Amino acid sequence: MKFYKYLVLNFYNKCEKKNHMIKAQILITLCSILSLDVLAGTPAPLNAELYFITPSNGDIVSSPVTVKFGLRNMGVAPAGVQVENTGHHHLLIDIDLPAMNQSVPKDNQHLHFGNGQTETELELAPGKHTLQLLLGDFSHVPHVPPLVSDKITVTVE
Ligand SMILES: [Cu+2]
Repeated sequence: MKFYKYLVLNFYNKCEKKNHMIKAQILITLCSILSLDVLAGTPAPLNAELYFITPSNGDIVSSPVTVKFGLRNMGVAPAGVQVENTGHHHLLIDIDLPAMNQSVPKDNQHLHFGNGQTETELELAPGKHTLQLLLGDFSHVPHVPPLVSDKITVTVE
C-alpha cells in the first residue's frame, strides 16, 4: 500500500504542469487510497458467510438458549492467533452493529468467544431479543469486508 501511495505521489509531481482536471483526478484517487489505508484491516474471502445454525429468526425459546454459530469458507481461531482466513465469533444482543474499523466492544451486549467457541448457552430475560453475529480478527476487529450474520429476533417465554 505504501508503494502504491509513492507511485501516486510521484505521478502527481510529474503532472504538476498539466491542467487542473488531471490534478483534481489524482487528488481524488490519492484521497481514496489514503482513506482505504485508514480502513485497512484483515481481509476476508468474499465467499465467506456467517449465520446462526440455531436459533432461527422468529423462534420462541426458553432460557438458557442454545446458540450455535455457523461460518462458511473461513475458519475459527482463538483471539490473539493471527492465521489467514480465520477469526472468532462475537454475539451482539439487543444492539446494532458497532464500528467496523475498530475492536468490538466487550460488555454484556457484545460477547466475545475468544477461545474459538462455536456455540454458547445464553441466559435471556423473557420477551423479545435480537441476536446478531459478527466475526472479529485476532485483535477483535471486523474483517474487510466484515462478516456479519442476519439480525434475528427470538422471543423468550
Ligand atoms: Cu473478540
